[in-house]
Amino acid sequence: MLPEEAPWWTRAVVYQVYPRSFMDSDGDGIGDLGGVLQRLDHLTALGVDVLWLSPVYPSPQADNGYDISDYQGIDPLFGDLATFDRLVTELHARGITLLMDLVVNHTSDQHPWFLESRSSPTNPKRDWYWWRPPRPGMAAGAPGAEPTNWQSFFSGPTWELDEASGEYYLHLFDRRQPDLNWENPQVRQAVYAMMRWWLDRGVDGFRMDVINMLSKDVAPDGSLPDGPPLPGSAWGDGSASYLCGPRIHEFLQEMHREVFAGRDGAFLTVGEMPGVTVEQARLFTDPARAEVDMVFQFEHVGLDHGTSKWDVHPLRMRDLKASFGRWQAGLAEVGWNSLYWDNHDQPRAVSRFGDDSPRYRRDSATCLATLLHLHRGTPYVYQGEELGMANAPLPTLADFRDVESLNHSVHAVSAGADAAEVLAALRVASRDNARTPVQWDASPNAGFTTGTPWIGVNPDHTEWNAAAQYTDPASVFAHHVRLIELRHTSPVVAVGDFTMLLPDHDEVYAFTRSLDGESLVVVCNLSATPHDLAGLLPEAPGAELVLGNLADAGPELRAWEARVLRLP
Ligand code: ISL
Repeated sequence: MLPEEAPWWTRAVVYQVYPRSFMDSDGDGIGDLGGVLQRLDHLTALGVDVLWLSPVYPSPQADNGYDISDYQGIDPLFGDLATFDRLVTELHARGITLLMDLVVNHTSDQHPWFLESRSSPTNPKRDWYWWRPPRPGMAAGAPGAEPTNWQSFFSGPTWELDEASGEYYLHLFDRRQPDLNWENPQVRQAVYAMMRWWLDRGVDGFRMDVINMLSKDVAPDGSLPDGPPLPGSAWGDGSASYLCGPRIHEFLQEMHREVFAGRDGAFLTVGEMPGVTVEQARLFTDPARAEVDMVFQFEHVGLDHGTSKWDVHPLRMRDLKASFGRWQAGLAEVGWNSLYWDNHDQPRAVSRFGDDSPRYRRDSATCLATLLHLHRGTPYVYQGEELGMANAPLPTLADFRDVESLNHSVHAVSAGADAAEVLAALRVASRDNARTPVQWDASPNAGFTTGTPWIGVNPDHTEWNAAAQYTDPASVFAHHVRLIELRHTSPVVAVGDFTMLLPDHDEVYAFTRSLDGESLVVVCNLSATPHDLAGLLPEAPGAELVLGNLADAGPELRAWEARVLRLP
């Protein structure tokens, strides 16, 4: 890709706001749009180009807004449309574009579409969702009578019985998140109309939640097949029937035609796609196919999972290099990927892949950031990551809020698991680790709220907070500012070729980026053991240090040291 032909988002960095935990402006303990407006200077100082706002639509909040009951409004928890419009204006005035979260694989069970659909088997909206009778020969509600054996992402079956009609509805996530039936053209047109409405309001694009799950592999007779049994579970893996299903490319091309084609503007579409392969990602993001601009995939954040996400193993460096390397190579000619360690669904990267002990927390956070931002792809900063925020203590089950965590706990304990072991796993892997309030300053509640925060503030905010970092040139925040600036000013960082070095090294992660005769070498020590550089990489006399995370670079790569070098 020639730098002059590269789309703007190859040079961009995205910042994710999870509004409930970002900043509370009205003292109810829950972050809101007024809070985002109060903290816009933070985004400007960081230098990010795009703000991805997690859902703010009206919602019963069963999954913190990923269960939407009205696609064209703002939940009073977060504000109103007037405040939203002000946010769009203020962001644009600062040169920041706004991505809305598009959650259209499912709605809330309180969405009027679902209430109608549920009201009777003959309702015109019945077919907007996936309704099925019990398994042939079985009575509704009998154990195992669910139409398929699929396990939900949030524990238990993917089918919920509606007593009134004796039929089940499909929910890949929580039972309060019924799946929309994208086979029905009316559903698709309703979604496209809603997307156009937001674009007309001034938003610049969408991050599309689990968008590769829209198309289900349904037989002509309407049946859906069982999946292979999952180890240690009463349920099976249905993913072959809903990940990148048979009509997914057709649906996304139709969406592009109906929503974006012919519209003036610099839009961005990000497809969140659990389980997508590199080959599929190339199809989704080939500009000639007009589907989405980039994928947001999960391979690297699954590498430390054992039999499930709750069974966490140490990350093996070779696996990380193999995964990142394959994605870099697979999308080198065509396609585009997102780069991230953290989001609202993942434990904090500095605790998970770095070392959050006092000695190495700052160094490992800046090392991980350097590694990520120097890859080819669009980097994402999840709120607080730029401050080195770490996993929260979350000492007891009562400290957790997340539906996935709580469902898992109930299911695991009732299946005989030891409650203390379940809690230990939650403390390591729960999504709530990413959801504690942003730490703005050292005051009580970290400057997040004047009320009682909806989830505990990490007590380490007295030391780890934005106010303390703004004026410290060595801070995690200051390092992010430099990384973002480097992408903005260096075409080689944005679109240069990628070559992995030392693929089998267990602690040092190194690669080159090259473009038009310019070459950068990036070398990161992802361990506390120093490594002699001389033995590792070919001599590069005259190499210039473009950016590093530790002062006084010498012949030895110190614990968690990262360097970006320009070759002469
Ligand atoms: O969080 C996960 C594992 O812990 C993922 O399986 C996650 O559920 C998946 O990546 C989809 O995430 C998205 O859709 C969910 C919502 O709960 C997540 O917050 C959202 O990012 C359902 O809408």
